[in-house]
Amino acid sequence: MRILADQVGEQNRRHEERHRGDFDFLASRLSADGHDVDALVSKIASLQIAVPSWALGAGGTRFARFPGGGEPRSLEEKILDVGLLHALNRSSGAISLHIPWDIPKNASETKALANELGLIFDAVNSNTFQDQPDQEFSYKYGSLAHTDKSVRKHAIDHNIEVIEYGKQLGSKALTVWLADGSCFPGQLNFAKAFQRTYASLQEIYSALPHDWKLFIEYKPYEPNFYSTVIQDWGTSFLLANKLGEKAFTLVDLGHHLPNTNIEQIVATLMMEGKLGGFHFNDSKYGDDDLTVGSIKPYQLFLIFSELVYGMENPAYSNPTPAWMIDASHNVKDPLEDLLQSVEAIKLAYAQALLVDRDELEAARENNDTVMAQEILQNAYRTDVRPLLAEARLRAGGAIDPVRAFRALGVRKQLISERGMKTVSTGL
Ligand code: AFD
Ligand code: MN
Ligand code: MN
Repeated sequence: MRILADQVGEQNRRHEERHRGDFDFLASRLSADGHDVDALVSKIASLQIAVPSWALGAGGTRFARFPGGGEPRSLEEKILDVGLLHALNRSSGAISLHIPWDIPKNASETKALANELGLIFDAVNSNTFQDQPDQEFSYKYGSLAHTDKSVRKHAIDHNIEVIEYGKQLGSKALTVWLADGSCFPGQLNFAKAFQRTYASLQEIYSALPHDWKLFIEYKPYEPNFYSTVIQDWGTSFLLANKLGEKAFTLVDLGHHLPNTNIEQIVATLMMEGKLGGFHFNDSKYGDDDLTVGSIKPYQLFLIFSELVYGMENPAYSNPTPAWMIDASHNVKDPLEDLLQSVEAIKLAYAQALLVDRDELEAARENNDTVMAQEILQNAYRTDVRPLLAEARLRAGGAIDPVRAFRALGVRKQLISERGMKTVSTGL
């Protein structure tokens, strides 16, 4: 299934008049406050957020999985699904693949399909947290950190193979997330596990093409419940620094213990030029992988405020991070959920763009705590939804993507094409 420009245009006609009124009102308020509204709209339009191939079907929990029907059955169908999102929001212009789930059979055809839909291939992800059927060496006790050299070699070779697939598709980064760790005190020598991981990553790093990046993702616990080898941003940063200039830390919002000040982590990493990748989701308790902005939208805004400061600071050399949604969909339609996540990310971004940096710095220098809070909260409390809708409209997308998705009967058509009981590969 594809969504055509005419269909989007027809949907937009229903909302256009109301949108025009809302946008004109906001635009005049923002202009009066000194903002360049056209510049804001184009910045918002150009933010592209990759969709991971494993988020297109029902994720499920350890207890059950309730598929909603019409899930993609192949890599091509996953690409087509991201194409549907991109046709509606013009902001999902990239897909992130996970190997071995998404091995392309014919890379040039896969690339051509993505190209036709306006999509590029974001970072490729390796998988050393599961054993594949007939795998000779088991990852039960780890992969890059394993005590046995043969297991480590197997995991290193897999990562190098993932780079090869990525090269065929035009990806420019490898993301490594390790499940390695221990479940019980005493099980693992922490220092040796770190050193083995570092040595394994050095081999992977040396196989990276010159214009590629390596993203090192951290996570405090799960599936191991006592220790994780790359448990926090400090460990990831240490590895990235030791490895070299192509290695970066990847922040996944769900990979922090409750109440961690993630915005401060972001600020430190960007100051050091080491924030390479970003996985968006929201959580209440742990790595819940919920819809972005569904639980803690103010925290998301504060994080974006640091991201914008880091991206726009001329003294910084941090590359633009690779943005990706890393969520799991258990009760909602995955595509609708992804549309909601993209909206939440862009709202926080747009609000962060409204922060008057000079005024904020002046308030900070004067220790004017009240004014510093006012400046941030005024931006956060601005209803910027018309800016997002305008950005989509100008880019050929839908004023209201979720309503357009429903009005066009997308899920119904996907079910009729693919069936009710399809199972998408992935987590
Ligand atoms: C797991 C991890 C992590 C990672 C993903 C893909 O928690 O978020 O990005 O797998 O490897 O969900
Ligand atoms: Mn992640
Ligand atoms: Mn996760």
